[in-house]
Amino acid sequence: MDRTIPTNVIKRARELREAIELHNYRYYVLDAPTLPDAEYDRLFRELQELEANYPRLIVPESPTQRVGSVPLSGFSQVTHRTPMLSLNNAFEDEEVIAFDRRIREPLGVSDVEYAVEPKFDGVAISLTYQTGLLVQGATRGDGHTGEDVSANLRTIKAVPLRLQADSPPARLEVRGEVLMLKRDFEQLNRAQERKGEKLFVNPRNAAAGSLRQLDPRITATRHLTFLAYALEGVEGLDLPQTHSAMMDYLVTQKFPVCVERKVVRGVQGLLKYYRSISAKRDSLPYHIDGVVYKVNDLRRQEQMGFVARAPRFAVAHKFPAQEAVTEVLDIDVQVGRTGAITPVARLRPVFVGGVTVTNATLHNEDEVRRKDIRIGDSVIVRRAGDVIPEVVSAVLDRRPAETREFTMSKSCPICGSTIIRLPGEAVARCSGGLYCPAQRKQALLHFASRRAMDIQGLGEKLVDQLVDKGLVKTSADLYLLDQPTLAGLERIAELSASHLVQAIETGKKTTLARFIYALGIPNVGEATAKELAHFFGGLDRLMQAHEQTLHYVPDIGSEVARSIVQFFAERHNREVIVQLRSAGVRWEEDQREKDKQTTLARFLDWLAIPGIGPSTAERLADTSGGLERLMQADAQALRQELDLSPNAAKSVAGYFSNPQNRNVIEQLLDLGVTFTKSAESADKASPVRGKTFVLTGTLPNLTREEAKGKIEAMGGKVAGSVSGKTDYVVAGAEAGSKLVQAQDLGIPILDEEGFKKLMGENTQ
Ligand code: 5U1
Repeated sequence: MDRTIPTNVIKRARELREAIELHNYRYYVLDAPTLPDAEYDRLFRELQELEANYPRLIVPESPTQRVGSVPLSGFSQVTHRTPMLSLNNAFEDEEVIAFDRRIREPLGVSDVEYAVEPKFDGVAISLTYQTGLLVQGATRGDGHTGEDVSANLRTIKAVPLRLQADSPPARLEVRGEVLMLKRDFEQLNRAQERKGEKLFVNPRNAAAGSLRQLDPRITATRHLTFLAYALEGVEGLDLPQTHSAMMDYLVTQKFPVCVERKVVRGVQGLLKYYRSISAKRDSLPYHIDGVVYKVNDLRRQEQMGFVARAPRFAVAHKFPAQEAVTEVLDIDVQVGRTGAITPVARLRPVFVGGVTVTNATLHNEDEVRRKDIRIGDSVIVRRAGDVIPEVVSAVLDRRPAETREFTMSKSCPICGSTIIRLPGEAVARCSGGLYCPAQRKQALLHFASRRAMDIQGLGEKLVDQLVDKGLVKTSADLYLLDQPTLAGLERIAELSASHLVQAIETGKKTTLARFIYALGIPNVGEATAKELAHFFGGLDRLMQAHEQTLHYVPDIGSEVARSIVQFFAERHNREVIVQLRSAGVRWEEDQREKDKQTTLARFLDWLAIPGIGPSTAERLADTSGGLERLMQADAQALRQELDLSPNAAKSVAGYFSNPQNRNVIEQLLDLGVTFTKSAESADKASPVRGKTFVLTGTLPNLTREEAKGKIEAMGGKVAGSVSGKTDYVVAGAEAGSKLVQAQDLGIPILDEEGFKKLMGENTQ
């Protein structure tokens, strides 16, 4: 029934249409958003609601009636054979329940099978293959007409240039998303910064900007990637029956397909998947902004059809808003564990991603300058999962006449020590070390944290009091705390004081890796601590290690090695370690000499003796009669007996006569480095060390965690997806596409028995 539309509603709808259109233009065409996604979504939903209440408000130019935006000029236009749709959004569980009901009820079934996967925050594209060859790549544009960006897409290495089949289908179109991985984005922005060029706001804008380059050579430098999520316009191929089987087909055709995809049943399956992906969101290599649910049965998908701009059979369940606009009330600085001084924006409280945010990091002084964030500015604040919220940019349209610039103070606001910024470093530091209570508190919290000494109950409030009252100066002092002292602190009950004493006591028994991590050595994270524990097997051996010896440990570079040596050279740190040990902190020592077998040629090559490359190293290993003889030979002997050139002989003799080099070699031999005749037997001796495993399916007797634990304990790594870097795939029952990819790439596949054999376990 027609109702009269109130004038204020007509006016509001017009405002909303204009605002959304303006921001569509900025977002999709200019690639320069000034409005956070959350605010855009809010405006869009308000307009949708108005139009639902008063259908006569709907005009063809309404943004609710179209898919995307107009294409830019500069590329030729492509008309999509079938429109590239967008998805309807759901934000609340109730909306997902309603979606499932709309699917289920007409079918008269109690639960439906869905194909589910993350919603990638990238750029939608379509790739057309004719008789097996990539002939065109296009952007979505307005959903009907996109831009021909074939030349740019071809530069993306993840995009196959041809299909694998011997008799390929006459035509098919693969749709998906072009993405920039988080790490590539960081790298790109660092490079932009070095060149003094404009920084990108987020990986999606970086991907879009890269795809719009008129010069494909620039795109080629940008490290873009692609994930496929649909197949369209297929001619000359029998399509599978389900979406998931279609994705499996794309895997066989070497398309990158998301490893997180799954098939689930019913609405409970959808919501469980949503929660599991939310939990791992931050650890994914790319940004996502929700998950997508699709009816798995393709026949049913077709029956359901479309509404306006989106299919009925699918929905995007979006994560809560991650960005919001608020005001900078002040900017001051925070002191971290290693003394790093971080400017922090104090904000007018704003609700972002499910929590109220009042502070956001500005990273460092240069960032504040580059982003030109001033006190009084309106800013876009982003919160990504559990990561500290950050200020993305100032909203310049809203800058008030009066703003104040931030100035870095000269002295630490906590202890008054001088703030120093070394040349070439972005970070300024308080020079107070552990004299500075702020650094002491952070160091204690790190020491007690779950992945370090795991002292449950020792939180921020308690640490603040312990440090402020002078009860604890170093981590070793924690072990001197008794129940009456703790019970005397504010906000601690009798019972939790005794729980804490108990937690400190039981936490004394730990592992070497945790202990090394707990020490808080700059640049030594959890993975490095594990490597160090594995290699040295004992703390004293690590403490005595020369910088060059540390380089021998896999994945340890110059900066980390220097940091470790400096840490143990500090008298104060050594004293704390003695105190911790005498307080009863302990772990089991173990050293795996077997892992350190190598060949003499590889070892000589590693020594990087000037002028001695891998082939000379090989020859020296074969003819020298062993390392000891080589170390004793003088230049003349090397020249005459081993047929070295005068320069090479001088270089080798000089190297081995240097006491520092001799010390490193002796230390490595003491640590168990031994030489085998052949490279094969060296590899056999440490079959797991440095190798990358992928686990898929269910093993009969081992859980995934147990298998992972075994691999890591022997110096291997476990990755989430199969790639050219994978050494082994361990496959159990119901292994999916990872197994197909491994077979495709010729990667060795192990069942549980094979895996145990490789680990050197008895499988009888
Ligand atoms: N992951 C994913 N994103 N996404 C976007 N799947 C997916 N499917 C889409 C869109 C627009 O559309 C299908 C219905 C083809």
